[in-house]
Amino acid sequence: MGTQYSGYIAIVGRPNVGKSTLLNHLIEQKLAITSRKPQTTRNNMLGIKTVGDVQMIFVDTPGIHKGHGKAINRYMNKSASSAIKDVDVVVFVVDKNIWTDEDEWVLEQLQRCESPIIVAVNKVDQLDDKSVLLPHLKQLETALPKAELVPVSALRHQNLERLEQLVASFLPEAPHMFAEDEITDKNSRYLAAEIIREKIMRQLGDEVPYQSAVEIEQYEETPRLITIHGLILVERDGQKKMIIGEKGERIKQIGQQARLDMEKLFDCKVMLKLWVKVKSGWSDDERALRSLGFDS
Ligand code: GDP
Ligand code: K
Ligand code: MG
Repeated sequence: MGTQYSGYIAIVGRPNVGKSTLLNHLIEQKLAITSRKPQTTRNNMLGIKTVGDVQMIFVDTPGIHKGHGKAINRYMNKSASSAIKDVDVVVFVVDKNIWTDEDEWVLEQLQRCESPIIVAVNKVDQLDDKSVLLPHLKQLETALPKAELVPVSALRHQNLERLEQLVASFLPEAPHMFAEDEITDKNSRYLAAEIIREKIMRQLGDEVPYQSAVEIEQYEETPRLITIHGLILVERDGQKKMIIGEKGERIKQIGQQARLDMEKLFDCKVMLKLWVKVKSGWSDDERALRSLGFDS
């Protein structure tokens, strides 16, 4: 056996720059859920890719955002900041031409970081004229003189090979920690709950998604079929009505879309049943968060 290389790569950045989309396209599996809404990602998640002698262990993080008082926000910031320490490489994801206070805040955190930093300048597919990138790249270069800059489109899979090569070039010699075919540290129950939450994030307006959580009450696997019962927890009765929708239409759609994604990811037929329950105060209750899989 030849020399093995392996290490952890944190994917950081403000909400909505495309961190989870990037992880999925690097791993070539839809592991992490994504949406137009901030706070889609709530926990750190590993996406593992092994190519020959090189094992890359990517850590997708909740966006670092200026915390409000709630336990869930404090928790998400902690996950993101702790990911910057103790990794071999940091991939800092920024938008192609939008720079906000939140980016600035992440940048400040990174200036104390000792690991190599790669700045992935994402969503370049949205630019007709690529020259508008140049001033932004210049500013980034000034702010992080030692960093490597790579323009990419996570969604359209542009320049990801270059990004991956750079990442691999920074990894230390180390034995692989995961089997070659392992792609994540999360189990299927967790992934199933996340897929349901993604459909809620994508289908519902602004308030409901942030105040809902999903619990898998039953998960039964036979060679031909996986049976999953999911419980959607919301804060208030009105939110329950919105998720269920007129004549149950919305929850039916959530279920259908979630089932299709699960069948693709698990490569197996899935029978999915969903319920909605009001459990007020869950998002500001540390113990409830832990019981819902917020692993801190
Ligand atoms: P995160 O909060 O940083 O994890 O961001 P997500 O991965 O959830 O993505 C936020 C939104 O940006 C989603 O609607 C994605 O489809 C979109 N997005 C991510 N990467 C790209 C990209 O390269 N190009 C375009 N056009 N949209 C993208
Ligand atoms: K998002
Ligand atoms: Mg995310």
